[in-house]
Amino acid sequence: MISLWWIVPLLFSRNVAADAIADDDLQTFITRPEIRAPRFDITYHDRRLVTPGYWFVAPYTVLEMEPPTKKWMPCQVGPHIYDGDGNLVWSGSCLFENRNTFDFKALDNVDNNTHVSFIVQQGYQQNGDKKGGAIVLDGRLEYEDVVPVTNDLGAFDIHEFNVLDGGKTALSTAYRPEYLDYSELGRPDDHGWVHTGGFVELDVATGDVIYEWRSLGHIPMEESTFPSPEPPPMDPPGWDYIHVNSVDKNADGDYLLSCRFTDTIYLISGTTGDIIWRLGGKWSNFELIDFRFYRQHHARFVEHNSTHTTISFLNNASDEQSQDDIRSSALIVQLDTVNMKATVVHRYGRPDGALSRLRGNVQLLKNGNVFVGWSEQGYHSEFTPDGTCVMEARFTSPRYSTYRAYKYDFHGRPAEPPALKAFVYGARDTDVSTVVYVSWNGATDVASWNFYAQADAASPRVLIGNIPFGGFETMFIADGYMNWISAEALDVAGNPMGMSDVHESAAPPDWVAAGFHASDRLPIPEDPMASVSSEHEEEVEDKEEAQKAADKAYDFVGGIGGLLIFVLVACSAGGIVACFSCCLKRRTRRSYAQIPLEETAPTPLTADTPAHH
Ligand SMILES: *[C@@H]1O[C@H](CO)[C@@H](O)[C@H](O)[C@H]1NC(C)=O
Ligand SMILES: *[C@@H]1O[C@H](CO)[C@@H](O)[C@H](O)[C@H]1NC(C)=O
Ligand SMILES: CC(=O)N[C@H]1CO[C@H](CO)[C@@H](O)[C@@H]1O
Repeated sequence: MISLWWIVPLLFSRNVAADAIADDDLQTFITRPEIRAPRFDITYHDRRLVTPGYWFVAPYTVLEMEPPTKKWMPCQVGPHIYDGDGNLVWSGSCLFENRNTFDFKALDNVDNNTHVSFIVQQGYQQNGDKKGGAIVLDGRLEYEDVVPVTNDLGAFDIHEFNVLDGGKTALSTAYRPEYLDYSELGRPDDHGWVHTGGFVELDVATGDVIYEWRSLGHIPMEESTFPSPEPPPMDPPGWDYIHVNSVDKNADGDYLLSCRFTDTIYLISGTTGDIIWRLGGKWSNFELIDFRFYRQHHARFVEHNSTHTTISFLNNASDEQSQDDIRSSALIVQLDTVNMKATVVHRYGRPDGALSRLRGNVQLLKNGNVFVGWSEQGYHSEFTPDGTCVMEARFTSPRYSTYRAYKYDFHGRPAEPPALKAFVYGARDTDVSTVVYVSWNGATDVASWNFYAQADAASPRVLIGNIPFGGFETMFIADGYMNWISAEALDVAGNPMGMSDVHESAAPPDWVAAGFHASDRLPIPEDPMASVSSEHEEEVEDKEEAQKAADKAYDFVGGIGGLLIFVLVACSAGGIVACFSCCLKRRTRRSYAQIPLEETAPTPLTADTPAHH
């Protein structure tokens, strides 16, 4: 079988060259050419104080459904995880047809297992799934829950998918167009459409609506601070009079609702549906002692007791058309619910001094630091509790934004195997080498990679090298024409985590035409075991050391028995092989060693061990 993917890098680099202006703000990879992840520019102000963790962002370009002719390349928008240095860890965009996703985060309130969740925006017209929905994935990055729209609403609203503690139910904002008379505005003769807002509590497993709250009858039109159109809209959805953009729930069962176009945060009784209090806006029940806010987002309970409630939110202080202040900020506000006074506990100003005119979020990290998503161009920053900005980052590309940005601890062990590509290069028969690339989309905790070659598809694999994890994609260069390549991810203790499939190395179809020296012997795949034999002499010493360790491990196993323990020990023997291979870097040619494949005694690490079948 002749493989053709050796041409991929060529095609790929041509694309990059032709479209350089559009593409140099994207990370690209040989093993995953379909992934084109936005790059970050990062500024550390005090790196020691930055919380370890991963960034959860969902870049998108435009909110409207894009016609198929739109210029972007596939797999640039959608859920992405980056490490704290802006290196891609997972791109999920290709899984969802490059559709926009929102509110992408990890769920640390369900159990001790990894879960991530996000909203997939409603689909293209030709797509069967027009309403969109929410998704929960597990640590293997496989579907755990698909939360569809099960009521009469036309789409899953994109603002909020707030999975509540325990993971059984989630909150989502919900909009309903209603045809109403405008008498609340003193215009009894006017009738038209109003986009009313509210929220639903959903069963995560089924999408069933457990509770719905609607603004109609609770938030009158005159409370709006967003100009009402005259004459009223004659078509749905109509006047967006409150614009709900977040909802949270406390242990008492009451809900915290943020409405951007009343400039108000509401506490809503979970029992009666009545508004218990309003913070901000025209009819605030609280006296705002030392702050104002305007066009806020992402209101969250921080803590509460019978006399005080602390909340966090993003004060945008502006919208698309107007502003109230020169700078947006994240606010932690304490509400004295006895004396009805509200005071700022912490204020974190946008580090670049600018305004987030829409979107954004505030996340209190467990160590007390605060992570703020300013939304446009993926701008986010982290602060220590005293307000010191320790890090700020944004997409290099102005083409992308993210509705929210979060930081979480995350452990990914993808179900799919690592992706691998190998290419053979060389101009003389003395300098042929095999270049291998490996990646594992979504994997964390990989410390190093073992690389293997085989004489043919059915031969045992032979270790040809081990190198440290090199980011989303790790490159490895082996001397000679190695074929039937595979790679194995190892954790920091040397335990195997995952194994790629075996891939044939791509070689030029015509070596001489590709520049290979015409009088030299044309390269053909080598038997990696044979390469081992030829180097046997100089390696014996190192191998004796490793062999001693392996024998020791085998004795230990013999004493205990038990398959599981054997596997563990075999793994650590693998680690020894890895170290062994690392130690040999001084050689021009790497050493080779066969890895035990079956439940047998560790294979002696000598080169002349016959391959077993
Ligand atoms: C999570 O882990 C912690 C510490 O290991 C443990 O105390 C707790 O019970 C675990 N929680 C669940 C829900 O399993
Ligand atoms: C409630 O919380 C406030 C603020 O943290 C605190 O000052 C107060 O003592 C608490 N009251 C009770 C009854 O715990
Ligand atoms: C932006 C913020 O958090 N607070 C500001 C709100 O607006 C008032 C008035 O402009 C300022 O005094 C606050 O600092």
